[in-house]
Amino acid sequence: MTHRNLVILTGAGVSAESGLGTFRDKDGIWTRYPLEDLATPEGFARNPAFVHGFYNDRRLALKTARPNAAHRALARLGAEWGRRGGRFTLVTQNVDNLHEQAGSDPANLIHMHGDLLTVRCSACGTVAAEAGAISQETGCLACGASAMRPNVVWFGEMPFGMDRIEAELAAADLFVSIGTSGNVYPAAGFCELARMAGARTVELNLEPSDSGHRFDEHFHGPASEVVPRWVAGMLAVL
Ligand code: BJW
Ligand code: ZN
Repeated sequence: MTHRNLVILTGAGVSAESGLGTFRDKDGIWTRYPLEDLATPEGFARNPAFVHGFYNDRRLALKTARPNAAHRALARLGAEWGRRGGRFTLVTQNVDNLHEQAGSDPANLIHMHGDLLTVRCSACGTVAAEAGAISQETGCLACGASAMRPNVVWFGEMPFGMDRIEAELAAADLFVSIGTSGNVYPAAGFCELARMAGARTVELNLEPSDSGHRFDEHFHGPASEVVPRWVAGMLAVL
């Protein structure tokens, strides 16, 4: 194997062709709704019903969303990489479950911005599975408080799994970013962390992204085409 320790970061672009919207593209979620209202603890405190409605709609949309060729190719790469004795870590900023649906091993998958299919009690911290709609009235099964919130990471909050992600980046010899604009930290800084560890850095994105200049190598086009092609190239030399 040319590379042993692979860290992949995915963003909304990898799920765009599965019908889940991106955030900052022309028709992106933040061009239709102000992110200060929907993706901050302050926005949730101001208008919890609005925020619950937004996440309930996205939870509903996820029920019919299916992985595309990019998710499937990454699951194949992860399985093959592990079989050859390499370390494979898939870090996703996405709150959908399309990597899981495609067969990626949950043990190697980190949802750094949380996920839509669990909810969290703001009073006691209990995390519970939830497939339907929640509201300010939804009670916590552990403590009884009506204080449930989406189990996602909003601006100003600490992303999940940072210790593990930073350890994997420090050991990485290949870092690949897929379908993310590179506008949101700390994920936007992962390329630099991996580079400092000596990793080769690769970007796969629909078009040159805002952070494209940070990478050694680029492949542009829809994820459903570019990712399977790149994965096939990797598997050919494994
Ligand atoms: C395709 C495609 C196709 C389209 N094929 N590609 C000032 C300076 C620096 C930092 C800060 C600052 N002020 C505040 C901060 C920190 C802040 C931040 O980064 N703000 C920026 C706006 C500047 N960050 C935070 O607050 C984070 N926490 C934090 O920093 O804690 C402190 C800390 C300290 C030390 C260490 C660690 C932490 C929390 C950020 C939380 C982000 N939350 C959201 C919502 C999650 C829940 C939800 O989904 O609703 O996460 S916002 C949103 O953005 C979501 C995404 O995961 C995230 C990234 O978006 P992504 O995936 O990149 O989507 P897009 O739309 O931007 O890009 C899509 C890309 O796909 C584009 O490039 C397209 O071209 C491409 N594409 N179709 C391939 N078919
Ligand atoms: Zn509780």
